[in-house]
Amino acid sequence: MCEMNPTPLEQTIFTLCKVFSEHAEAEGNKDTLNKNEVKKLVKTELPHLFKAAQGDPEGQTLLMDFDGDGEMNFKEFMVVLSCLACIFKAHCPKK
Ligand SMILES: [Ca+2]
Ligand SMILES: [Ca+2]
Repeated sequence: MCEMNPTPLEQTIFTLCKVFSEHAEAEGNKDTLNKNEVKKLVKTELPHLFKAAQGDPEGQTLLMDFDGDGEMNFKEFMVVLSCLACIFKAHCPKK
């Protein structure tokens, strides 16, 4: 894995994993994001996209918690990103 030369899309996937882990490891369970970690991640990593999609990031309940454990795991995080990507694609189809 280390010796390959990743494509931009592969690099994007690596970045997603890295960003999630960095924020998830900040507090409590290192594999999931609690509300604080979600807020911080959105504020630092997704300020423009999230604002465009839902308005002021600080005023929103950001935790997308499908399994009801009170935290956001990587799968739940990916669903949020998928939604943001679809919204972005719909509003900015060409660039
Ligand atoms: Ca955590
Ligand atoms: Ca959850």
